[in-house]
Amino acid sequence: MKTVYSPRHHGHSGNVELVAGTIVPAFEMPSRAEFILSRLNEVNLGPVLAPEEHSLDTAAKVHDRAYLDFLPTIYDRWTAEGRTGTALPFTWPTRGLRGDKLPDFIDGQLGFYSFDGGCGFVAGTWDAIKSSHDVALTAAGLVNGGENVAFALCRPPGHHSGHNFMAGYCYINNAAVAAQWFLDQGASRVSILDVDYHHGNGTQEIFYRRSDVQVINLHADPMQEYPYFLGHADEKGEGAGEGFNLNYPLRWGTSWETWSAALEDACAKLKDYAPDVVVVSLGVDTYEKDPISKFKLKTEDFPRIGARIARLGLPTLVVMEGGYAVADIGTNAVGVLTGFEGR
Ligand code: Q9C
Ligand code: ZN
Repeated sequence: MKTVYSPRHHGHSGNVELVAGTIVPAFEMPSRAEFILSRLNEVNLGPVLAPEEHSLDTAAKVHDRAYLDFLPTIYDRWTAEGRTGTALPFTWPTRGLRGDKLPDFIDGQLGFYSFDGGCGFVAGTWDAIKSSHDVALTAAGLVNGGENVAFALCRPPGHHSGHNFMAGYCYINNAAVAAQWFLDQGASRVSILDVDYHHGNGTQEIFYRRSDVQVINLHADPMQEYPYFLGHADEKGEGAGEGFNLNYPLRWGTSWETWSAALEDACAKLKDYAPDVVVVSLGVDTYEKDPISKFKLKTEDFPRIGARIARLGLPTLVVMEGGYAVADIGTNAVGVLTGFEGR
């Protein structure tokens, strides 16, 4: 299996976030991608290719152009105010407030285009976001060119980012952009299968009224877990999209027996939809030792995930999302990929 990877993700480093009332180093850190890269070399997964530059035109079909234009400007505007360190918002347009008026000042604009405080910017953040986007589209090109599977080693991740907001370490929704790109290349239907521990609220929001992308999520119940305000079982899509969004919220403590039963049901629904291509949003934060998650999947379970997805027999793009147990992230993420290959 070919992998696409860019060292430019390193620009997004030294970030911080608010955890349990304290500012700490962000769990989403550069070593995540490096552990995955070294593991896939260790098991000889296959060639590792550099991404090609892509324009943001496909991204602009799933995100607002104004949001995409804002992202590259953030850090310069932050430092122009004499600030150093991580750019972060501290107010958000929630119920009863104006979501139609973009403030002039950087602090207000950061809040306007965010769902939470999980998306800090440092000097190299935009370049890393752009490289992650390019990684996804380059890997999509491999699948479109005839590879039965390819791995986009994206960092930063994407699935919490919606049409005009960043959230949960995610800025551009790499999986959504790739799905849109497959449609633009002639696919009739694309399925996104999101197995990250957290609900892919951004992906759901982007395609909620569409029937050309089926969005399936297996995740921690939002009654207990981030992103809290989306991901319930009764969210099935709206209008033309009705019936094309599927959520499997699972309780804290879920282990392979329950999780795999949900995957089985999801795979049956995916098969019924008969997509031309599958985009897997791969998070390995379902792992028992993940520091911010509460599922109980074991290292030996991850190859089983890959094997089950391979059994669908469909062209598949695997896009990296979350996973924060860095010491084991390589083994677990690459385990899904070797499982897919039947080894
Ligand atoms: N106590 C992804 O997995 N909040 N994002 C964590 C830690 C947000 C996770 C707070 C978690 C977002 C791509
Ligand atoms: Zn996650």
